[in-house]
Amino acid sequence: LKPPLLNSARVFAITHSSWRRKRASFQVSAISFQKYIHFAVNETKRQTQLVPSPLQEKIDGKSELQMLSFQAPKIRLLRSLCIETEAMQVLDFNVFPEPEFDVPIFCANFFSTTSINIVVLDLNPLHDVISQRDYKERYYKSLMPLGLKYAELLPWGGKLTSESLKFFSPIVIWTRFTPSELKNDVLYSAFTDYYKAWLKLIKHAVAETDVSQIMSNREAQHRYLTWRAEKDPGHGVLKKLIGETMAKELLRSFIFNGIDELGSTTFLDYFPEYRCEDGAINEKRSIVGKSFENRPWDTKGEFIDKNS
Ligand code: BLA
Repeated sequence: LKPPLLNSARVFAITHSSWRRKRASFQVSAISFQKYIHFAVNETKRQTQLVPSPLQEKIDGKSELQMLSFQAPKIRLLRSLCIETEAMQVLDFNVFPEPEFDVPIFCANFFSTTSINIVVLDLNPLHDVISQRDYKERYYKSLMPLGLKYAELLPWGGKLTSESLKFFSPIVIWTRFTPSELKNDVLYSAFTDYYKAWLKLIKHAVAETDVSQIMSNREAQHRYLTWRAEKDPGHGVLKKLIGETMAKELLRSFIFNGIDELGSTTFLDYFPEYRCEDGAINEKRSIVGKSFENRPWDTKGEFIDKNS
């Protein structure tokens, strides 16, 4: 096994010294997401043969961005993007199973400044958990106690892009808080618990052999990637940091890698409601608008839309 740093050596070499200098002048309270990544990578290595993915070689290092990517049996891609500047800290960490597995996608997206921490932590379902009860029961029933524990400690963050909800599970942690040592500790604890839960799912997952089922998993993952590569709320920040061209390249080839390999269906085919009269994609993030002021899942993981 190669240590993860070898994998990111090039990017890291460019970034490390300037990053260290900057960190020294940070406020003590600034959260660092490095330990989150270290935990996830080490915990995965305890379970499986994690090998570096060549992906990030394609991208030039930019001072504040740190990227890591691996693959393993059952795992198509484990990748993280960590951004640490004086003004903000970002963790974008996802793990995508191979299409033979319908195991949820691990998703941790944290955006943090001195005044606000915006958090999405979830085992994003591959298939619809509202209409496909068997899928929900299989993966989330036993995880509800974990979800409830953290839903209390990290309460619902209020209205969000309505379309996003289909990509979330009944145990999603969607929250916003003013950073404090206590809250940051709770977040780290939630992250490690959710990651351990995900590792268990993938460990016990048995490869699907039915071709149509594998195709359906592949398409669901492609649809997810297509949605996020087009409408993820982090795009604006990325564009400001590295420019539109680099940001687009980073999104397609690294962050949402697989979008060009797993399928050829377009964004507008999946989400036709975003089609403008001239055939372009509507630039609005949401067509429906924001909704779900409160957590729309009850304690049993039943979808309850109190908003309508
Ligand atoms: C805000 N990030 C948000 C919001 C959500 C997410 C739900 C609230 C705004 C909204 O309702 O859209 C996250 N949305 C997700 C995730 C999925 C989804 C994970 O649909 C998955 C399916 N966030 C990042 C990264 C950056 C970032 C990498 O993950 C920056 C580089 C920034 N997220 C960010 C910022 C906001 C935000 C700045 C607040 C701005 C806003 O509300 O539009």
